[in-house]
Amino acid sequence: MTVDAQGGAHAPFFPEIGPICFEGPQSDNPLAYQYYDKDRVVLGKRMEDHLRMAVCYWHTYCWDGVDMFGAPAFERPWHQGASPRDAADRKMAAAFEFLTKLDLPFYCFHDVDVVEPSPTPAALSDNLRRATEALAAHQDRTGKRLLWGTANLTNHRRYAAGALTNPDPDIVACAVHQIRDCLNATHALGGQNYVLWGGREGYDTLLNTRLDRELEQYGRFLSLVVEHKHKIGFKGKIMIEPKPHEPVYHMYDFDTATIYGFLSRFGLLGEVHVNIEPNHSTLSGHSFAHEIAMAVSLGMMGSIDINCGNSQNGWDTDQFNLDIRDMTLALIELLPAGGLDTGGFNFDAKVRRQSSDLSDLFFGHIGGVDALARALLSAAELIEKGALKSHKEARYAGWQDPLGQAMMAETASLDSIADQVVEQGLNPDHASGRQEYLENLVNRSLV
Ligand code: XLS
Ligand code: NI
Ligand code: NI
Repeated sequence: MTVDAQGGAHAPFFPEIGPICFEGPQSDNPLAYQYYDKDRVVLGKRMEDHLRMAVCYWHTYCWDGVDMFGAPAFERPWHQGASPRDAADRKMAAAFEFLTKLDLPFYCFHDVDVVEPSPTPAALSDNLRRATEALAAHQDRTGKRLLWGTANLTNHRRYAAGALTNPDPDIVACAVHQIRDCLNATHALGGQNYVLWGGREGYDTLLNTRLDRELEQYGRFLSLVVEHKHKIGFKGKIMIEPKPHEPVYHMYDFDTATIYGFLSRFGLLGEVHVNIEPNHSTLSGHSFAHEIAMAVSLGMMGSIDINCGNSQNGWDTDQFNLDIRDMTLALIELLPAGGLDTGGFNFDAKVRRQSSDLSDLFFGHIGGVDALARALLSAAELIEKGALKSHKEARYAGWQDPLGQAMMAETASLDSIADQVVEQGLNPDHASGRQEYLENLVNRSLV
């Protein structure tokens, strides 16, 4: 494929739209940003550098609107082509045109998203090699960058019983082959990270599952992924994406805390990080902020797939997250800990099936971008005011006092601590946690 200045012979796909620019909160242009002003400096950093936003290939360009109950509902012009390969090339041209018009810096993909249908593992390898060259040409042309790549290990029916945790070694070898190729492609493209989402690494019933064996496999082959990363000199993070269930009944990567236990068992702490998704957080019974706080406190923070579910049904509906408060609560955990490093905010979100126009893809992303920008501004205000921080400091201040220090010292024993109660005549009272006051501080800062 030749990639000319316009993005190939096929472009433009969105002739009537864009570029999407910052126009400010007073603007009533639905195809403009009201809050995302990429060069605005917030907490000492440009908004673009804080948020490092990415558009995902699978929901935005690949999905044709098919669901469990209905046929494709979208007629994307890039789904048609002179051949399956031509359609893949057209999809790629559309992807870079869309990203450029939205003025966002990053994209993410699965191996199968960027190639024509590939009947064998060998064909997928060849097609991915070719697609990698085409992606590199588009990156050079547009300046857009790869946030992360990933191998799709859930779609092919051979992975029905898992990929790395499959009972059949032949199938595990195919999964390893796909991961090796996709990690190499991600590296060749200067990708910032590599993600593994274990959608089918788990079980549907214990009646046919050897948990012990499958977890051993998972640890073993994940260790080899890490070994390969170092072998090829890939500097980005390897990340696992926590999710408790769907498509399988139980997923081994249930949540961040579970992954921590798994990584420490296989000596992979510090080597593997997490890619957190709000909709997966709520599926596991946690808030988005909880998962971020847990990852930060365990030194596992990687990246974010930004989206949300629907609070009534609990599925992974992958909607654009418009909940400014929810994202602010997550950002006040993330930003003081140093922010995203190599990670970013990837819009792992899709328009609803009834939103069938190309303009709906723009409205979805513009809403998501602006909501995130408002959350960033809200979080920055809270952090700059410092009231939350000083409240926490005051709450734990006792640990700086002599008794607190002595209790944490290595010389302390259960006896030495217990004896202090009578010796010092301790009979302490409870201090207010001030939850409602703190919640009001958050609400008052929302932009
Ligand atoms: C699905 C996951 C998926 C990963 C990429 O629930 O979120 O989209 O992010 O394989
Ligand atoms: Ni995701
Ligand atoms: Ni998801």
